[in-house]
Amino acid sequence: MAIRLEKGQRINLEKSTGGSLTNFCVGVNWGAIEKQVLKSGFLGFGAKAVTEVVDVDLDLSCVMFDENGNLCDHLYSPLYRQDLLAQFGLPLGKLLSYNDALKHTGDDLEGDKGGDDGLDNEIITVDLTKVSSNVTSIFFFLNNVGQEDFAQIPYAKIRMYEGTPTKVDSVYAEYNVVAEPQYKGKKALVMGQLYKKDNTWKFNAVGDAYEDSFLGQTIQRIRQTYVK
Ligand SMILES: [Ca+2]
Ligand SMILES: [Ca+2]
Repeated sequence: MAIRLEKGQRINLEKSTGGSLTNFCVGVNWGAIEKQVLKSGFLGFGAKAVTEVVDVDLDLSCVMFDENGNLCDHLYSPLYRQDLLAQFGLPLGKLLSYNDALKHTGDDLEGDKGGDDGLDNEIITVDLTKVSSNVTSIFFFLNNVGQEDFAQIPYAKIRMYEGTPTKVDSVYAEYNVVAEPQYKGKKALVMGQLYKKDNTWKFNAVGDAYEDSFLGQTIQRIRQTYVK
């Protein structure tokens, strides 16, 4: 049974079947916005309802820090502009971490069309055994690149699960972003933090949403607010 994450909840990465979670996926599943609009015909006659689809580009990213709060590694879309990233002192985006410990499946620019396909649109696979030993915290966060806020998106769910990007074996924890009324007007979400304490990894479900319109702002916020 998956843990339904509550904001601020801290959890051990222990499985109900015994052992601890070291290899898992963090994925986000979301839908494009579909709305019915009236389109008038020739000379304004024969108006009929048509479905208009608005692409939703959410970005799942992560940043890794050492115990002194230095940014050690990152995974975010290579499509972010270099000049904008440079304003925040950030390097170009990439989809693979050092030691291949974390991998991103790539930037989905649209969201599901024609309903929920049940699959995550962007996934980061994690192998905690390969993470560089100096990394003590890994933050996962979500940015909405488009104009819409979270409340306008039909669904956006984040989950941690065992399996692969194409096969979900066992859902460990899940988080429903758009069902939360406090996410109205917000475009960025600091989802959670994996942190190492006494050589054991734990997870803290942060769940704080912000109005950031650019990933650089969210990373700066993470450094200033959450990294200790
Ligand atoms: Ca995306
Ligand atoms: Ca999907």
